[in-house]
Amino acid sequence: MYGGGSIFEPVKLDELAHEDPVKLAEFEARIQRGEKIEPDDWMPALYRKQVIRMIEQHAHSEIIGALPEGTWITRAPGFRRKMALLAKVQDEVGHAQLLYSAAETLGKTREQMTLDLISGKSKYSNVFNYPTFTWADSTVISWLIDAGAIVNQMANARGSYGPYCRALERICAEESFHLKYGHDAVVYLATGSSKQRQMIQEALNRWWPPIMTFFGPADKISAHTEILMRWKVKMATNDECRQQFLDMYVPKVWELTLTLPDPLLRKNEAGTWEYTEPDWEEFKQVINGKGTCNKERLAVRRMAEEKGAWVREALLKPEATYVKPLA
Ligand code: BYC
Repeated sequence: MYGGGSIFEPVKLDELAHEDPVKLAEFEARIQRGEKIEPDDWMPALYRKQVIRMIEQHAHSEIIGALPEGTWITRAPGFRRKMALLAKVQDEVGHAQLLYSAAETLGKTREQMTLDLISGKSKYSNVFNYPTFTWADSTVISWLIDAGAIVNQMANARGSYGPYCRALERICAEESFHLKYGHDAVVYLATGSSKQRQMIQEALNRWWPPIMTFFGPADKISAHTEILMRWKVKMATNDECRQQFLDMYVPKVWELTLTLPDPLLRKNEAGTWEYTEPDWEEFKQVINGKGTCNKERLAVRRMAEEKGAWVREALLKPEATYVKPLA
């Protein structure tokens, strides 16, 4: 692994040679014992860099991920669904808050993270660069993207970096409500009129390829998995999460007599899911700014940042907005 033959930038492990070998060995022994690493503990610079990268990308994914579903709040069918979707989207933004705070404990400021997002320097989950054409697209996100997120996050909540794990525990509890809401909305369409069934089937067809890539590239081409597993930041590889997701959710999709657009998808005799290998070159393009909606997503985030500037300024300097009462 370590990027050998990978289309992704390999991790530069030679950085570890600059670390104090005794401290490095003790750090790795702590991780092996299952201890949590806390912000003030000694850690190799590469661990700090990797954990910031991962938590920051996760935070950006939550905040950008609020957009494709957010556009459906005003058009959600019925008041009950509007309320539920509004609450879900609000939760996602709250998850970003928790995660930005967790990343800040490692020394990168929230302002810098925001700048890196809106300038296109930082990544966020590929799936949010696809459009939500219909209400059904939004229900597929709420069910299956949230399901995928839970699989990944439940594993990593047992990981080594204390603040990230604690944030993930809280996030998973909320995501489990999202999952139920999403499942309910999908079942409603799948058991509805022929038009509703057609809508949900078409949304599944559109979303299946992005969902398959949500867990990251195949282990054999992943750049960071090996070092992150060694340091227990990731507690399952990308392929392990993908397999667990397929095992839990493909049967649920099939139960609804819906189909998935992959003729090779099946569980083999060894219990492993086989599938058509996702197009990792296309994935790379999407995560590097060339997906259908990248520009639009970042433009919305940039606008929010600009329009909110006065609020942040007022919060930081409350005296600037204080109006003296009339005598
Ligand atoms: N999208 O070496 P790899 C949610 C990048 S939001 C974009 O395997 P790693 C929700 C990767 O960064 C929850 N980029 O990476 C919100 C790397 O590029 P760099 C989102 C991806 O870190 C609102 C390169 O590809 N969940 O649920 O070992 C509404 C090579 O990859 C992706 C998280 O963020 C991707 N999918 O593993 C609804 C979980 N995959 O940095 C729902 C936290 C890979 O070298 N993150 N890349 O330029 C992780 O668990 C890991 O970072 C990943 C990737 C499994 C995603």
